Amino acid sequence: MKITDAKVIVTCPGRNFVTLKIITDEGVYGIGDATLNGRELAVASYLQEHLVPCLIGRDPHQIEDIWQYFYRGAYWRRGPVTMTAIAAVDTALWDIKAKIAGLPLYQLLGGKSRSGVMVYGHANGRDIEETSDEVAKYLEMGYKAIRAQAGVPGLASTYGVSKDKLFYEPADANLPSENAWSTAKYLDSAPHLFEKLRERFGFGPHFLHDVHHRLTPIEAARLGKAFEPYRLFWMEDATPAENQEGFRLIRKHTTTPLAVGEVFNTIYDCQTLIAEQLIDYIRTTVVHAGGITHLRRIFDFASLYHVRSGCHGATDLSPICMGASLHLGIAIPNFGVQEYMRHTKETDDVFPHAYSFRDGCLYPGETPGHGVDIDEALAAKFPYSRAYLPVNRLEDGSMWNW
Ligand code: CS2
Ligand code: MG
Repeated sequence: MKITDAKVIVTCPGRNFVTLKIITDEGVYGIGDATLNGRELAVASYLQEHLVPCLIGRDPHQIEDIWQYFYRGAYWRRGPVTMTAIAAVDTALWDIKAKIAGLPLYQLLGGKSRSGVMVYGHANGRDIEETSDEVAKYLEMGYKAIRAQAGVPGLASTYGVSKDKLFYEPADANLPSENAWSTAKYLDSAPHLFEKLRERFGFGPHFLHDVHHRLTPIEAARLGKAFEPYRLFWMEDATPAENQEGFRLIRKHTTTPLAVGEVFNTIYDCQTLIAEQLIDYIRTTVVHAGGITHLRRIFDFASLYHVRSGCHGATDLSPICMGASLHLGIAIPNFGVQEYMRHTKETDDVFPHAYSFRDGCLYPGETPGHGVDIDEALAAKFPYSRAYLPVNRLEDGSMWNW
C-alpha cells in the first residue's frame, strides 16, 4: 500500500482550520487536524512545502517510522509549527490504519477502558452572578464538570469571558486586540467566584478554573491556597511553564490540583513536571503535541507518576482533533477529563463526525477510523480569514502573558 497524494485544506467556517488529507493507492484516505490558532498558514506551508513531498510513495502503515522520520530525521526539532504538522500526518495515518482494519480507532489503542469520556464545558460571565447562572445552564445540560471564569471588577475585559456563551472564540480580530491585566484585582476576586458557586451548587459538580498563564509561581501558590476550601478539580496554567521548576514552589504551598500543557508540543516540555509529580493533569493534545503516537507516549509516561490526561479542547482545535482525542481518552488507563467547547453548526457541517454528547460525556462512536470527515465542497465555500489571538498588557502598559 502506498500514499499517492496529500492535500492541505484551509477553511474558515466561522474560524480558521487547517486539515491534512492523505490519500492512498487503495482509495482509502485519512484526515488530520493541523490548526494552530493565529499561525494557521505557517503550518499549512510547513506541510505543503516540507512534509507532503516526503510522504508520497510511503507505506501508510508505517506510522511510527514516518513519525520518527519527520521528528528525528529533521535536524530542526520541536516547536508548535513542526509538531502540529507532524500531528496532522500522524492522525491521518491512524485514521487510515483503523479504516483498513474496519475498526473504530480506540480498538487499535487497546480497546475501551471506560464507557464514556467525561468532558467539561465553559461557564463565563461579566460578573459572579452571570457566571453562576451560566453554571446552572451547564448543569441542566447534564455536565458533571464545568470551568468557571468571571470578569474581574475594574478590568475592561477578562480572559475567558465572552459575549457568545456557547462558542467562546478568543481569536477575535485581524490584528491582535489588546487586553489590560491587574494581578492584584484578579487575586482579590477569583476566590469569591468559587465561594459563591459552592454556596449555590454544593460540592457535587466538578469546578475548574483557567488562570491562563497570568501569575508568577508565588502568586499562583497564594491563589491555590485561597481555592482550597472550594475543592477545585483543577487550577489550570497558573504560571507560564517554560520554567518547569517554577511549579515546585506552587506545589509546596497548595493541595489544589494543578493542570498545565495546552501549549506544550513534546514530552520534553513536561518531563520535569511529570517526573517530579509537580502537576496532576497534563493538557497536551493530539493536534499540538505530535499526534496520537506522541500523545500516547506522554500519557504512558504520565501514568507512571499518577498524572492524568486533561486534553485541551477549545474551538480552535478542529472536530478531527476532538474525534482523535476521544478515541485516545476512552482507551488510556490514566484518563482524567476532556475539555469540550462546542463548535458552531457551520464548523460541524464542514466536519461531519461520529462523536456525540450525552450526560456529561462524549462518546467517540463506532465508525471505522477516528470517525470525523471533511466535506471539501462545503469547506471551499469558507475562505481563510486572518485572525489573531489578543495580547495582554499590565495597567502601566508593560507587555504581559495573554
Ligand atoms: C484555553 C483556550 O481552552 C482553554 O483552556 O486556554 O481558550 C486558549 O486560549 C485557546 O485555545 C488559544 O488558542
Ligand atoms: Mg487553557
